[in-house]
Amino acid sequence: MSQARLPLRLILLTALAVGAALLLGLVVATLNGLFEFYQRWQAMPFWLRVPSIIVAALVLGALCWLLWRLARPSATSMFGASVPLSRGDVEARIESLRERQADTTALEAELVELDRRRVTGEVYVALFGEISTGKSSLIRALAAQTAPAVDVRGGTTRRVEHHRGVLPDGRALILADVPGSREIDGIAHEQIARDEALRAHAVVYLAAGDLTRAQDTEIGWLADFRKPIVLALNKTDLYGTVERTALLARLHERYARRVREIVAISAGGSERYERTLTDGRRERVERERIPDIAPLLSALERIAQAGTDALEPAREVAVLAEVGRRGDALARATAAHEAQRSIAKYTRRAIVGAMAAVAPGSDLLIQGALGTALVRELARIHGVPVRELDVEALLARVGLSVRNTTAVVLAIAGNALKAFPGLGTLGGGVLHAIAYGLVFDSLGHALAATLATHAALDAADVEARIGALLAEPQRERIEHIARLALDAARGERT
Ligand SMILES: Nc1nc2c(ncn2[C@@H]2O[C@H](COP(=O)(O)OP(=O)(O)OP(=O)(O)O)[C@@H](O)[C@H]2O)c(=O)[nH]1
Ligand SMILES: [Mg+2]
Repeated sequence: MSQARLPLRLILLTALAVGAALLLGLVVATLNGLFEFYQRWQAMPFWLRVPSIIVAALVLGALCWLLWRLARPSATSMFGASVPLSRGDVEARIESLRERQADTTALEAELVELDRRRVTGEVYVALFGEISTGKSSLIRALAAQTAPAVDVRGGTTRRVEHHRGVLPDGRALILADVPGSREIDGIAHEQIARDEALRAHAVVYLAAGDLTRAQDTEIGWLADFRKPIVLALNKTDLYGTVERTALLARLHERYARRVREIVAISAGGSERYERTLTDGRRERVERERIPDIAPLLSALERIAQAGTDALEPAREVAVLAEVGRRGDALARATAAHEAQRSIAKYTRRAIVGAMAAVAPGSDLLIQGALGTALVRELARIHGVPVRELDVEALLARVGLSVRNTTAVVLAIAGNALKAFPGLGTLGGGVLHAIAYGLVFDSLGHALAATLATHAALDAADVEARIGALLAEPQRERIEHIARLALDAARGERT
């Protein structure tokens, strides 16, 4: 055995030696070349040397720039503010959505509100936090003349309410009381609160203890927008000095870098208790706690001192990011709606074409042209550029796999016929038409799903999806297609 291995080892060793020699040669040749180039460059007159340095520096700079462009993370307007969207970008997106008949009223209203608040020149502060952390109580303490509802039950505040508060230095603030997050089934309320936090110049994040993982994520999301955040530890009257100091130290350790300030307060709220009267009767009483919010007032004064001009840019970035995110979602929904319409249109045409085909094979030709048109239209709807070649390759691949499942498709179509007794008398042509319809409908849905997920004409993905759709077509889908075939057949006979 060792005898047989010997030549193999020899071959490997020789190959390694040759490889190493080639590499060494390459290194020596490169060094040599560089050295020669350096000598020639030194021999050049001074007036030629300077431009050559400039050209080399420019080429190196361009190379670095290209590398950076290729390596940097792609721009995204998804949840977060990593890549700021400009006002122009957002308006262009809204315009293109409007052209596609999408309802952009809410997006436009958000921009109007963005401008309106800028013009008023007032500082907006949103109180944000989980339910029952004391947001409404804090508003009562900050804006004494207003009295939002406060309750021990979570989920008391259901909408955004604005109150005018005055700081000790006389500066006015517009305070937004918002619904609490983490309410059971409260996704809609949570969105209302998040939107308002983005519209504000600054956010007071209220917590009533150490922060949970969910609260930590929420702070991280807010901090990404780079607007001032004050983390206020509320209900500190419930803690002893040692506990309170330890809690604050922990918050400082975890959040000092992400928020502007961390303060300990007691917003007040009210407490209910029973007292015994002189005649022995017991009585339930509700008493307002005395608020202690001095550290928060000072923090807010420091923020407001900067003035709206300094606070406005981060607010604008946050609102534009959110409008962009909602615009993206609306664009996806609009594309899905348009795709459905287009699929229905081409499925109907495929059925009518199949029924009208006279010469053997001519139906295939018709469907080929229709298939190309369907692929092109769906790609346009999803904003994916496609080449003629790719469309043909996709149709050829799909055609092949559909041909292999023809028996299955015809069986499904046959079953559909049973559900429509009238169709049976119309002959085999209808069966083929339904089969074509089913294939077209599946192709359309598979392709639309691929384009929506991958933003590319991924033929393998389309094929897999068609396979899944044809293997288990839904009853309503088959009935819908059979109905189309029936209408087409009736249309032909009349
Ligand atoms: N001990 C104590 N209780 C407080 C304090 N602030 C508020 N509370 C109580 O906490 C409960 C909830 O207060 P709210 O002000 O309604 O809380 P919220 O965050 O507005 O609640 P939602 O609107 O439901 O999200 C009430 O029972 C308040 O009395 C405080 O500083 N100390
Ligand atoms: Mg409330």
